[in-house]
Amino acid sequence: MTDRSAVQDALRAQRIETPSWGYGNSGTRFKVFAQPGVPRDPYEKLADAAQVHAATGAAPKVSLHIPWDAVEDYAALAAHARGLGLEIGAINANVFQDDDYKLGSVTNPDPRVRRKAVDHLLECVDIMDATGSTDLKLWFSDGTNYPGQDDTSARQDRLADALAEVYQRLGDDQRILLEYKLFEPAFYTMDVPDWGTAYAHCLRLGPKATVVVDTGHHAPGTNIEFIVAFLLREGKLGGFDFNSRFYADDDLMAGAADPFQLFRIMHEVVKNGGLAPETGVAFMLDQCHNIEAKIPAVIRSVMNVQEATAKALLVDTGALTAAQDAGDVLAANEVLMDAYNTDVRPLLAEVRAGAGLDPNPLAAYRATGWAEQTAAERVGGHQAGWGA
Ligand code: AOS
Ligand code: ZN
Ligand code: ZN
Repeated sequence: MTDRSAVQDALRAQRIETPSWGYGNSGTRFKVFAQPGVPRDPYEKLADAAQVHAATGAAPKVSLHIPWDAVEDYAALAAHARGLGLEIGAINANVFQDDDYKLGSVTNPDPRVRRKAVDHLLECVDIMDATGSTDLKLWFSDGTNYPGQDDTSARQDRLADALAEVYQRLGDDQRILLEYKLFEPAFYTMDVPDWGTAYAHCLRLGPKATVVVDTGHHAPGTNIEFIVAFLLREGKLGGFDFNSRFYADDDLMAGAADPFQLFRIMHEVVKNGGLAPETGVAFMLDQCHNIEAKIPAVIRSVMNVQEATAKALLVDTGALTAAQDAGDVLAANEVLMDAYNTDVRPLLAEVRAGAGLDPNPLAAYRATGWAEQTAAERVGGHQAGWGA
């Protein structure tokens, strides 16, 4: 049996970090559909994020992307965030949107380009110092398109050198979150294609380097929850970039395409202690809302993560272990499915009401009139940073 008040406490404590770029206009390589009222600067992105936090009570952190969110005074931006009841979350480096990076950033064969890329990463740590952020999130578009294009091992050496220099620069409370991705934009080799590569680099770097699992970055059929269980066991799971995929790196709303997969992931998180704040697992969203209204889409995604978490917390671990120990395959599977098939919406409504929130976050947001207000006030909204 599960302890209902412990489940409620765990749900109340869970924090989900939202991405600044999720509030901006975005699209595909074919078209960016501009929406009315989207933010024109990082301050307005924070204002939108504050709406998500007000409606859910669960999203006080916002990831920034540099230079998409470049400002003159980062300390002032962080103070502004605090004034809205928010904190600055991960600082996402960007070493993929510059002509110099055509053949790679930190793995580029040209030492001048590598220097430029590492300098940007170091600048991101300066921004962490100024904002109080603890997480440097590194995703590298680096790779090759053709066999023979470059020396795969030499590129790993260059990557290791760059990571080591940045690692040395980290403060005591700061860490690297290293993200992997199977393909795109490079199509033959990516320099950090999978969790094993990221894990090996993090292991060599030390305790302040951990792996980020972006749920959209695997080959079809990959058992992501196995990766999660393994990394947690090794103390190397830094966090998630949650989103949904049907085909490639679709960046759709978390829990929309495959809520069962999200449940299976959260089951491993819960079972392996990943909900405890001291484990340091960051539950981030990495999404773009191309055709749907952005703030409600982020709220929906937060709710989807909460629902998957609630179901994972409802797994009867005693019954599960007993069935597993007895080798009772069907009974063990039934325990998991019972939890998954529970309607947890009343439980979450209760948790929200207990925290003084509207039990229905989407209705709460709509009632604010924020969408209408910003559509009238904000003219000339900002692109999230990329069109693909
Ligand atoms: C890229 O595919 C990765 O998912 C990154 O985490 C992120 O989406 C990118 O930095 C843009 O936000
Ligand atoms: Zn990501
Ligand atoms: Zn991605």
